[in-house]
Amino acid sequence: MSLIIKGGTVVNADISKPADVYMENGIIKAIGENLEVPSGAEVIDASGQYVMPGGIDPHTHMQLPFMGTVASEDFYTGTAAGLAGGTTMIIDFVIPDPEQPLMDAYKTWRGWAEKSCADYSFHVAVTWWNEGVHKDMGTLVREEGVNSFKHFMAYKNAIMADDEIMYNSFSRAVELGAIVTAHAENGELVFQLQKKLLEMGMTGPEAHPLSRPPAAEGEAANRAIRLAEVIGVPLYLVHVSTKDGLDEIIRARLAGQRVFGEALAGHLLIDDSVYRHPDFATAAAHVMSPPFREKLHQDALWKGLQSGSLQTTATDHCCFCADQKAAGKDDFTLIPNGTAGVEDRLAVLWTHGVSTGRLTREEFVAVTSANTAKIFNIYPRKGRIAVGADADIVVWDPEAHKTISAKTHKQNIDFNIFEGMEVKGLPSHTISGGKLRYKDGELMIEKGDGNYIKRPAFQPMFSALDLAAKAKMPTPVKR
Ligand code: URQ
Ligand code: ZN
Ligand code: ZN
Repeated sequence: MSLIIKGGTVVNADISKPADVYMENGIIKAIGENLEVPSGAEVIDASGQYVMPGGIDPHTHMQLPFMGTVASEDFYTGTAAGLAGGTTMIIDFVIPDPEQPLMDAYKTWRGWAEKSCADYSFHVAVTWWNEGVHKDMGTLVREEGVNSFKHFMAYKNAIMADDEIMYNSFSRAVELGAIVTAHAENGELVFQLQKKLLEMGMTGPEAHPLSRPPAAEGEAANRAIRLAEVIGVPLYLVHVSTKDGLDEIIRARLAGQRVFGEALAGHLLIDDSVYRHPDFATAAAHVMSPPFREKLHQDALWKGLQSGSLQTTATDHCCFCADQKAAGKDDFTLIPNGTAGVEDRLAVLWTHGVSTGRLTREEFVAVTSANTAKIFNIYPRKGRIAVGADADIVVWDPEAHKTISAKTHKQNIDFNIFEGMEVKGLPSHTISGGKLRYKDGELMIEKGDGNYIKRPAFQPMFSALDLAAKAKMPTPVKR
């Protein structure tokens, strides 16, 4: 199986240049101007277009069992929708119930993901702690290629990790050479505010953002950062939605701490007025956590991406249809949290990022693909157009345009948070594993064609003694 892309401009996170790209059996074999077309190779004409690494979405929840229901998008339909939008890999989440062995949950999610039609990997959430969790974390890193562990600081009485769980998990992660990630909202504060708002008779979706103020994110972001600082583990904050959270990241990074931040396409462009929409279904469709925010936070997040204080973009693609969201008709805390985006992320970021001058083409590649690959240790296999890299490629037509709508999207959900948005800049071709999987609106996919991608551990960065020194604990005095 060989394919050549002719006449395009290759865009990587560091440099762009006119070049043809030749691939064979899923690997990029040659990059250069006026390459010979080997006999039998499929040819894609990319003149006037950009040839970029396929998008990597580091934050999705396909078919997640959550809040009494199951997300409507599964690994097959979700990875297909991603391919239609130029995303060729997702990193999803294994989320064990408290008391559920991590390895059990991991095997369940691996089974669900078999039907994916593009590559996938998993962060594993630590939602409880005992010696078995400690052991399973070791197995996951050493045998299963998991190098990232998630901590939900929200969702009290469900999957919330308290400081004790985070201390134990963070400490285990640094031993293993893994990175920790966190959903940073103060879960106790949210729980109490939800209760108070309901007592005040505020049961509609308009109460959702009131129960999750920016300070709830700012406090939790700082707490996660400070724990990671003392323990010496690299930290990645998912869906940073506020200036409050971003400012904590900037402070830590300026102090030399290894902290990374992720922005969702939705949080960059949608504000909290959606929760005051008169139609319940529309307001409820936007209920996700952290919530969409006032405009000042969107401006801060764009500046965070432009300045390199935030490194990646994602979608937190977690779909619930209107009939599922209706569970919270009389109590906003029962509305399943989650929205879609895996199909639209690249087009939305190109239109509002590159075409507005906020991001260069190279920075677009960095924040949609390369930085995620680097942070989660699969670069340059993923995230770069390079000889020897996986042939996961999006051919990008900067002149193509469309209006985003649930009526036409491939996502398995009856709502689109970007409904009606005009976007200019779209994939004309998406290549996954060296095979053409999307062309001009048509998917040519195979269920189960996606591969599980192992992500190697990092070099452990601190010895225990360094940690003691770092924590300024005096070495034992000889008496
Ligand atoms: O919190 C998350 O990331 C999961 C449960 C998806 N839902 C959401 O509202 N973000
Ligand atoms: Zn989250
Ligand atoms: Zn999530």
